[in-house]
Amino acid sequence: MSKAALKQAYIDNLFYIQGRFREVATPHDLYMAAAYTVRDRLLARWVKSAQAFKTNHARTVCYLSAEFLLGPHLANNLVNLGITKIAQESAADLELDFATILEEEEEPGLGNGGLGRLAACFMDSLATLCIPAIGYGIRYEFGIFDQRIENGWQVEKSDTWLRNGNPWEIPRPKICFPVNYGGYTEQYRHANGTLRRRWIPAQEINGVAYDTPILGYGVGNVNLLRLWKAEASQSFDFQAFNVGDYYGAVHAKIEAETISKVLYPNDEPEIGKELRLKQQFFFVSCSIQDMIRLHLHTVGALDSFAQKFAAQLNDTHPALAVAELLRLLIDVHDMNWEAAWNITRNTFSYTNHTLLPEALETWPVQLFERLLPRHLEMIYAINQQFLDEVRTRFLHDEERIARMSLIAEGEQRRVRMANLAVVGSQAVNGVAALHSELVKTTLLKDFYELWPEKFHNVTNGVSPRRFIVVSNPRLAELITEVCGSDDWIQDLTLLRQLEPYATDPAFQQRWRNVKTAAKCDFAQWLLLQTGIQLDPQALFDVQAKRLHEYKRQHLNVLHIIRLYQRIKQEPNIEVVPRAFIFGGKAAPGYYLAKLIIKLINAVAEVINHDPQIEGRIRVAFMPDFNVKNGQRLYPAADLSEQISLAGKEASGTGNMKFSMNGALTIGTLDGANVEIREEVGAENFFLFGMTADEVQRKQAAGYHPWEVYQNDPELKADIDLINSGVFSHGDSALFRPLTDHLVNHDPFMVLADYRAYLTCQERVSAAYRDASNWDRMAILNVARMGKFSSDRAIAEYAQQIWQVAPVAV
Ligand code: HT8
Repeated sequence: MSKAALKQAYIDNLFYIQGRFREVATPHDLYMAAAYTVRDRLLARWVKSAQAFKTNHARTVCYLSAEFLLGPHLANNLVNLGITKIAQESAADLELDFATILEEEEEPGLGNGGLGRLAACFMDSLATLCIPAIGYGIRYEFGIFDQRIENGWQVEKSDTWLRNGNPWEIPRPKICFPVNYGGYTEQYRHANGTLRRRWIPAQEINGVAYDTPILGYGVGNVNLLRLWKAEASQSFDFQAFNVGDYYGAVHAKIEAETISKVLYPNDEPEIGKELRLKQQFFFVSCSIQDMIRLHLHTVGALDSFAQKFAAQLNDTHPALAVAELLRLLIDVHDMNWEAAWNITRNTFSYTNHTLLPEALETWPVQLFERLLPRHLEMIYAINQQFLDEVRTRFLHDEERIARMSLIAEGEQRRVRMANLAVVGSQAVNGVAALHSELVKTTLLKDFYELWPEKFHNVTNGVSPRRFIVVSNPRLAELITEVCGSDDWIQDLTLLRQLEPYATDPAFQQRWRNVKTAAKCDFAQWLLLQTGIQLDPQALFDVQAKRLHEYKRQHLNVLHIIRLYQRIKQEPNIEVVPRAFIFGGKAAPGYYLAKLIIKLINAVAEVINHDPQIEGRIRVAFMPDFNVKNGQRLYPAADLSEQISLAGKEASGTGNMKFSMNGALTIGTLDGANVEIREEVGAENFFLFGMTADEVQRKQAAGYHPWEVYQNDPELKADIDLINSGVFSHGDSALFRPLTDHLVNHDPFMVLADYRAYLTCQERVSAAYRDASNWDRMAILNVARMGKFSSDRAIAEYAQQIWQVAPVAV
């Protein structure tokens, strides 16, 4: 870990791995050598961790997730190893540009948004808290698409993150499991004389493990992220080959590999897509087989499986694990139903991440039966036993029974994955206090009435390593200096020590310098990306998250158009200069979301080039918002837009990242905003809009957006301006699908919250005029964000849900 050792190792890696001398090395070679130098330092810790966990018989958390949105590894691992400074100095000695080397890393975009990023923050915190854990998921060859903006429209480019190799993973060709699909089930006589059922599948593919070490911060613990790649199974290859169908054998290979080829780019389910169900079963089956193998290998008898493992279902994407564990215990390991079902229910816990009805997974029974006939039988059996239990509790309540059934009846019968997850789990949780309440009172009300003790809340958190130390080193340094140590990185509640400085003019000045420097950095990057120039003195007003109607990016746009019209009507009006910055991807098939991106860019085009505006307001859409680009953005924000319709955003985690970096929030009482406001103080948070209750009541009473439009002349003028074609070169039809939808349907009540939002934005502007007071509020925001560390969230899971204890290596 010394500088001399690091430099020597670096030169060696450059030579022995990349085959390059310093003089001819490309930036990519220089990055690879750095990555291997760091990875080498993880491996010893990794091996020791595995040994320690094994000898301790440690209870292990298995985090099952279809997505892990990790972000670049290099800078994070340097921070967690505590060698960032030494690495910087080593680079300087070798006359290398440290920043350029870090820039070279392409992030593994194996997730869509908040849900995948949460899994990554949780892996960081599990390791940091010394909790033995394995993250299980899919090694997609193509992660989330890269976003380009062409003529204002989103264009998707395939993500080729593996193109230059991935130095952080270790392939484990020997850790490989067969996964089956299709075929039929039959009855047979078991060797012990009993009649049993078995699955005769039609297809077999293999899942091969690729392991990535996840190092904790300031500890020796390294956990494992094990992602599965699909490959053709040898035996099937040979079968085809033996009958002379070489071509067919190769075709089967391609078909098998399709399963882990690409991440579905929707932040909600792809309805009824066979490949998606195959993906889910693929990674679940490999993971459960791996857990069984580990257990047989370290402990022995499977009776104690649930004592060894706590498996977390990250939403319903891995909910098939319930049926798969049950099947393996019964069909393969000869366990009786009672015992197997007990183990299963004690192994799993389920996290719900959304209440949106369109985001709840259900699979057509027909498709299920064709792909997983034995699992469907298992689900029917679980259902029968479960519904009997419901019947004894709630006599003659057939409606309740129909609602709770794992099967939705109707024209097309469907398997309800959320119901399967709840029935198969010992604990269920939502991801913010409000969300968890709504889970109990709406989505899973019937289940809550049956099993109240199963229901929990664990409010989300984010990693302060990734989102402060790595993203915002200037802020980290300032905090460390004022706190007198860097202990806050492991105990974020220590940020409270900043509070006394909130009103200190000298500290405020340093605070402002840090913020301005970040804004300059961002502005410089954005200029290169988009050609749009931002004034670092302007208020940076940022909304960065997936494009979705419920998140209401279009509400933000209406405010921008209002300001624009105000200035046009009264050119000498005093306005607080603002830079409106948007970022986020739209699902490729989500037409309205893509139209909103086009609208943002169209409005930007007009406003940024209008001489009368004189740069007082600027609008920019930053392309390709991902973890790496997010790290540039969070430190630069003054204002964080968290303006979803109350009751729709389960938690949000961007809200936490912005606030931790000293942005103030304008937001609704939705998701974790509620708790952020409680923590930072109502007076340091810009609140507007209806509450979730008010939303429910208004919708029940009948909501008529057309009337709101007719009765608010400014709102009408804003929407009419879009329809006039001024933002679309005279084309008055372009944005009609969006404006008509708003005026006639407005499912997310944009118009209902419009006036409250504008009024609140005026309070924001007034507050920004008083720089010292703004800084005070921003400092208090950071000081009071301790709760939103993912370390706190993981500590709560460990205690409430998993009953696991740390094993320090
Ligand atoms: C919530 C967000 C929350 C975050 O989880 C979210 N849930 C999903 N994506 C999120 O960011 C989500 C839910 C269901 C899905 C899906 C994604 C179904 C299929 C595919 C993707 O919106 O508020 O912060 C972490 O808890």
